Amino acid sequence: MTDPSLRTMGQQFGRRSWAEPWKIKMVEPIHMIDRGERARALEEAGYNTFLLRSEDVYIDLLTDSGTSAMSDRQWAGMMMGDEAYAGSRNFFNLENAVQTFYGYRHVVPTHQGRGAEHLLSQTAIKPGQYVPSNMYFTTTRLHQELAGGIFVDVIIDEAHDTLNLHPFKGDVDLDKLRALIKQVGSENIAYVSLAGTVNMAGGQPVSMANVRALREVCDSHDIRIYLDATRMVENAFFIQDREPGWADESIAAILKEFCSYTDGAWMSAKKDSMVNIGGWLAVDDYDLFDALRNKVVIYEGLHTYGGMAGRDMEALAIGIAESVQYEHVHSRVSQVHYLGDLLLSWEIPIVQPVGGHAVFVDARRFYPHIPQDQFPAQTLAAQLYLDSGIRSMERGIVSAGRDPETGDHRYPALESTRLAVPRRVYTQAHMDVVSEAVKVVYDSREQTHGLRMVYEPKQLRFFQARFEPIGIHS
Ligand code: P70
Repeated sequence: MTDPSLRTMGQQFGRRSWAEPWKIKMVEPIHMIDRGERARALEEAGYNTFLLRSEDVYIDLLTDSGTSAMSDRQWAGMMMGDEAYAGSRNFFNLENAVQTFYGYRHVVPTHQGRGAEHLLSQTAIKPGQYVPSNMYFTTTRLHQELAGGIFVDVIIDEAHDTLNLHPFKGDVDLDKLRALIKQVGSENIAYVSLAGTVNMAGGQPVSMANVRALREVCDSHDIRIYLDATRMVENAFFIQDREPGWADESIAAILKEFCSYTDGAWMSAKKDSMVNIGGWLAVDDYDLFDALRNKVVIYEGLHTYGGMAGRDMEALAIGIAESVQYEHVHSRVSQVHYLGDLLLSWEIPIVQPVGGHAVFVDARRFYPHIPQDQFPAQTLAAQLYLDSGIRSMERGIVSAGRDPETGDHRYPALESTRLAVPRRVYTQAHMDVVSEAVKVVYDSREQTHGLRMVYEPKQLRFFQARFEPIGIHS
């Protein structure tokens, strides 16, 4: 039967369709276990999606970190690994790629992002110094605090409002920063910790205008800016797409210009650069580089591998060049937006605008009857897995942890469940299945109860915490 009203995705939006700039050469079968098995798996995992076995997951949107598909060129690079302990040729290729695309002078490889955060925090923060930042990220803030730093959130207020459509919700509020400088003195500020496409805000970008203005403020107070470049390529795409004056510039040019306003960067290469493991730290200042290089040998490995195999560094060097191709980043971000637009059109509450790497479902508005200390976002992640085998991640009160001073939960304004989309892994059909599952869970939201935490690790508790449904054992 033909239905003349059937329309392609592009037609629905009044334009020509786009498609991914690749074809699939190798597939990995996935399957869904039945509902009874999912219920058992969830209980065994303490209602924490981090504790599920991957084999029990159907569509895995836990994270976009280390989960991307590498290209045939990256795999070819893996075969070119030079596994020498020192001076591997792959290190020089990586160093060259970071210098070329991010523009910093000196490069220190690390095993992943938090390895770089550890080195930078231990080197650049003196105990008692303040670290202003455009919202916190879990591992970043923890390393800053472990180094004796005091984290201060200086993101614009709009970032905390899930309905505010500000195009650059990752921007730093310069007045908040100036007020902090005035209050504590610039000598008591270790550096500004700036993140591209702010993860905990929903993948929200920082504008070029904002980083330029930030540079001016910092220059006038002699304060350094270090950038979390983890998803900076996606940030460059948003600048090209949304910020007046940038439409004709390449992603590569925007990325490099943005980085040029900062003094250095750290990277979890498992995201933008499409490798399964890897990271780096890069700075312009030679003395800082020297200190970092002296530290990397203690915690990560020699300064020409930093915890990565030679083959991993090669795949990363190639991945960096692939990541800035317009066709790639356009299709990647558009796939995330496709999922977000479906949910929005069914009036399911999500964080807006949709970010670069994930759709964040607003669990406060999804489950208005579940109080924040009964973990609405954790509950939603559990319910989604139960319904359809789809794995997501809590990004709310559990992730925020406890205030080191008072010991109370930190109650973040954003209580969300993240559907993170790996790069080059899933198709539009998978996004359709995910969107329908979220809708089924939404339609039965009133029958859902919250959770109680029954095991809580001291740090980064979200990874290993365990929960029980309220109403079962109470
Ligand atoms: C995620 C992952 C990692 C990450 C990040 C930003 C903006 C640094 C890092 C650390 C993995 C993750 C980490 C902690 C909690 C949940 C998930 N984000 N900066 O899924 O890098 O993982 O390589 O050490 O997003 O968002 P790494």
